Amino acid sequence: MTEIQRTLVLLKPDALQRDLLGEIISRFEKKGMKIIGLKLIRLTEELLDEHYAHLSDKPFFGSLKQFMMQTPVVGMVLEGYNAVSEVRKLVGSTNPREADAGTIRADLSMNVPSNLIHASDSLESAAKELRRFFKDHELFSYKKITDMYHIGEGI
Ligand code: DAT
Ligand code: MG
Repeated sequence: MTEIQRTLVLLKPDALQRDLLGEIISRFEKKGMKIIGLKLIRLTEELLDEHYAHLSDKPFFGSLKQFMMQTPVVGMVLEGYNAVSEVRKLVGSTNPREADAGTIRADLSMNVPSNLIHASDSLESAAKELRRFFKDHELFSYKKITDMYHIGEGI
């Protein structure tokens, strides 16, 4: 099914430290994803316990949380056709050394947890994660000239 969706992206501390924020944001822009929310977020242990709850029994859980708190992260909400799966496709597999060439993780990173990006993995988690990191008034609806190409009926 094709539908307009919203998804949550975090640019992790390694993206900030390595000066890759612009490059990564640019890839989403070039794809045609609309940025409808964007801010720096200082993650807390409480937020990370919730966000990474599915990993709480892993041996790397503590170091993952420490890594995510090294610097602020960039939080983004992206909107577009099938945004959840399209963004995951651009991001690539969790392990950058197994990710397909051309994906952001394969092209720009080498390791976990420093794989640059978090992106929601399903429509359900996108809805939860949007609420976790953004208030309603921090999300914006607006028209762009390029809407006719990216979300128009096509020719
Ligand atoms: P993804 O970020 O692709 O959705 P995930 O939700 O399974 O992957 O894991 C969240 C993050 O945890 C991942 O981006 C990097 C880190 N991570 C995953 N597996 C790891 C491992 N074996 N060692 C260290 N960090 C790991
Ligand atoms: Mg995940």
